[in-house]
Amino acid sequence: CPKPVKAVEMAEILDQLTNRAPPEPFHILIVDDDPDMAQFHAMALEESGMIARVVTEPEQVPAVLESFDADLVLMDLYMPNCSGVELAQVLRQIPGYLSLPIIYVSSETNVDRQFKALEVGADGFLTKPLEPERLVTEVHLRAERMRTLRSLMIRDSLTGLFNHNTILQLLEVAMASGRRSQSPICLAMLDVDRFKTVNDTYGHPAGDQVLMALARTLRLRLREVDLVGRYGGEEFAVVLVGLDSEQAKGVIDSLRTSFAAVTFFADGIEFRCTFSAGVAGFPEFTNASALTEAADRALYRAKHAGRNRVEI
Ligand code: GH3
Ligand code: MG
Ligand code: MG
Ligand code: MG
Repeated sequence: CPKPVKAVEMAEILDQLTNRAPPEPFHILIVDDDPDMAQFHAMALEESGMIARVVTEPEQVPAVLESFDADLVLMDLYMPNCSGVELAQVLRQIPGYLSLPIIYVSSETNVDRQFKALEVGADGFLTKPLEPERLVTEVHLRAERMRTLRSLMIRDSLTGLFNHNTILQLLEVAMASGRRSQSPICLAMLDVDRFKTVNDTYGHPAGDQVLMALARTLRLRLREVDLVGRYGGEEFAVVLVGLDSEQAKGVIDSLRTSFAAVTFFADGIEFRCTFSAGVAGFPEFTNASALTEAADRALYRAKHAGRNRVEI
C-alpha cells in the first residue's frame, strides 16, 4: 500500500514550494447564542494558537466575515431569530463563502436531524458537550486541509505564483478598487524570449529553472501590493497598483534589466535569458478584457521590435 502524504505535511510542502512566509494562525469564527459556551470553545482554540472570534447574534455573521478572514466557522444549531441551518444556507449563497468550512457544534443527537442540517452544504457535525482537545483537533485538521486545497486551486505549482484564473480575478478586483478610488492600475504581460530554444538547447529542467528564477525576481523586486501570476507557459501577468503606464513601464524595464543579468547553468554551460513585455493601463482601458488585449498587443509590438524590451 503506498504511503499517503498527510494533509499537514502536504501544507508544509506547499509552503516550501511557494516560498511563502510561515502560515498565519487559523482564524475560527464561533457562532453561538450562548456566550459562555462560545467563550469556552474560543479559549480552547486560542490556547492552541488559533485566533477565535465569537458572534452571539447570527444576523451579524455576514458583516463580521467581511473583516474577519475565517478559515472555518463553528456554528450552533439552535439559536433564536436565525438557526444554524438558515445561516449556513445564507452563507452558501455568497460566492466567496462557497468553500468556507462550516461545522455545526450542537447538542442535537438525533442522526436524522443532524443529517438534515448537513444537507444545506455544511461540512461536519460535532456534538456538545465537546472535549476541548477534540474540538481543537477537529478544527485544526479541517482548517489545514482547506488551506491546502485552496492553495492548490489558486496557485501555480511550479512557481508558486497565482495561476491564470486567479490573476484574472484579482485584476477585476484591483480594477474595481481603482475605479472607486480613482487611481490608476496597470497590467504588464511578460513573455520569455525564444524560450523554446532554451528548452531545446539546455533541456526542459533548465527551462523550468528559468521560469522559477523569473517568478522569484518578480516576487522579490515588486511591492507587496502588486499582484503576480503565471498567465500561461512562459508568460507572466503583473498587476501594478497605483502606477500609470509610464511609471509601470519604468518598473518593468528595470526588472527586465535585472533578469537579463541573471546567469543560468545547464551541464556546466552558462546562459542568460530575457523577456519582452507589454503594458496597458486603467483608466485608458476601462475593463479587464480590454486591458488584457491592449497589454497583449503591446507585448506583440515588443517582440516584433526585436525582443528584450517593454512597450506600452
Ligand atoms: P518568443 O520569443 O516569440 O516568445 O518565442 P518562444 O520560443 O518563447 O515562444 P513559443 O511560444 O514558440 O514557445 C514557448 C515554449 O514554452 C514552448 C513550450 O514548450 C515552453 N513551455 C511552456 N510551459 C513550460 C514549462 O512549464 N516548462 C518549460 N521548461 N517549458 C515550457
Ligand atoms: Mg443555542
Ligand atoms: Mg509565449
Ligand atoms: Mg516566449
